Amino acid sequence: MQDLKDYIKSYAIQCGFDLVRITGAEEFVQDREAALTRIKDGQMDGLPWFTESRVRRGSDPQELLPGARSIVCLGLSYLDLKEKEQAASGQGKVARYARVKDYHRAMKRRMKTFVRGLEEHLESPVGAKWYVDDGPMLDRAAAARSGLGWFGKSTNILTPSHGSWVLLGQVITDLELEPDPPLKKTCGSCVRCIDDCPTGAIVAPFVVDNARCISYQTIENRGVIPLEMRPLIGDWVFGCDICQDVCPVNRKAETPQQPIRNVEAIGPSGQLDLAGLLALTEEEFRSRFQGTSIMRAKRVGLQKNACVALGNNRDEAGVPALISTLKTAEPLVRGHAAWALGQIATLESIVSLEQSSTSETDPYVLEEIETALKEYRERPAMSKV
Ligand code: B12
Ligand code: SF4
Ligand code: SF4
Repeated sequence: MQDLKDYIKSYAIQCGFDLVRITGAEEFVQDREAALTRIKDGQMDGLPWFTESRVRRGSDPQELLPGARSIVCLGLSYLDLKEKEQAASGQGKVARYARVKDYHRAMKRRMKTFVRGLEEHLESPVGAKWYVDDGPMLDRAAAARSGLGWFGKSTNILTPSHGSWVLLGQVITDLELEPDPPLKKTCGSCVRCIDDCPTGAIVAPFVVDNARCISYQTIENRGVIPLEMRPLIGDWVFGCDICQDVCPVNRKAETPQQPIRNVEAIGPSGQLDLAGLLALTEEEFRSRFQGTSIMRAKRVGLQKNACVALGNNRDEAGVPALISTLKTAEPLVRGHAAWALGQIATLESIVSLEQSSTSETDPYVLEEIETALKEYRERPAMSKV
């Protein structure tokens, strides 16, 4: 059994993973209770697919693979130390994990190679199911129980070698393998992530309120970004890394041994030109971002986010793109463009809002225009154009 475990660990590294640990196939009882409580308390609101039945299924490995005996927990780092974090004007930031090609595909490909290679090594079929993010498994719960890392107060899994910059996956198998113990490490008295989260989304240690998280608002929210959230989003256009950037455990994180390829459409500094995003047609969006995690937000989502980031940057150079967006885009994007024009508040942007208030017919967009103009009129005279 030990020989097989040693083989599995070295072979998983050979297949391109940075971390590998084993846990048993028992139910995740405590994690299930935590997730169900989170749903009941409304902290998973906005994710209609994150249901009670999904949690029940995903917390019982036997449901996913009848006869399951072990779970091989895998971690793949996406840290790129060459990246510069300097925010340039007119640019929006993309979370680090999305600066590499879609990790679901990359990890599943490596997992498939891993399972097939294992079968060749054992000269017999292996019962196995693999999951990365989009399955019902509670990825972090498996990683924590296997000792791959520990639960940080930000809810991210922190690993001793690669920090939290790791994506998590599991191969559930019918092989009997000796489980590794969970780590004894904790965050201690640190609360940096809780203090520095700009939206207060980490409402208590180990509890993130989904709807307050910038990651949710910029990736998953298919509707209107709440007015009170917009100024807090800053210049993030896809995801958010703040609770990881401030985490002291991440200061000495190692980089991946076989990195996933970078997305060419995103520059080395992890930023996207905001006015350029507003001009994208559906076809251009697809050809630019196909095979990347950015697709998850869809074009309309990314353009809403670009409007919010331009409004927060208060960058006058973005006004022509926003005016054109206010005239021609889908209502959801037009509404967010109206907000951004109100924030930048140059003479040109206020005139365009006033003109649109007489020509616009969509009730939602009209409401956004009226709100932007009202807020502008109520501003102290000193801060007006
Ligand atoms: C839904 C989801 C989101 C939602 C909700 C986030 C959340 N905290 O639940 C949103 C869209 C906001 C999100 C954001 C992000 N996500 Co996400 N997300 C998921 C998904 C699909 C499910 C997570 C889940 O089950 N949530 C339910 C809650 C209950 O789980 P939890 O927050 O982990 O809570 C656990 C702990 O709190 C623990 N617990 C409870 N009480 C206590 C008490 C103590 C003392 C301890 C120790 C533990 C503990 O038990 C809970 C259950 O295990 C997973 C993939 C998957 N299938 O698992 C990816 C996943 C968690 N996300 C991931 C990533 C990378 C991110 C982002 C970093 C992306 C970004 N840069 O924008 C951010 C991080 C935000 C944050 N601080 O969490 C990675 C995390 C990798 C890692 N190292 O941890 C995952 C695992 C995807 C993957 N396969 O790699 N995500
Ligand atoms: S990802 Fe950003 S918004 Fe979400 S909890 Fe972390 S710091 Fe807060
Ligand atoms: S910032 Fe501090 S509290 Fe938050 S996850 Fe990192 S070590 Fe834990």
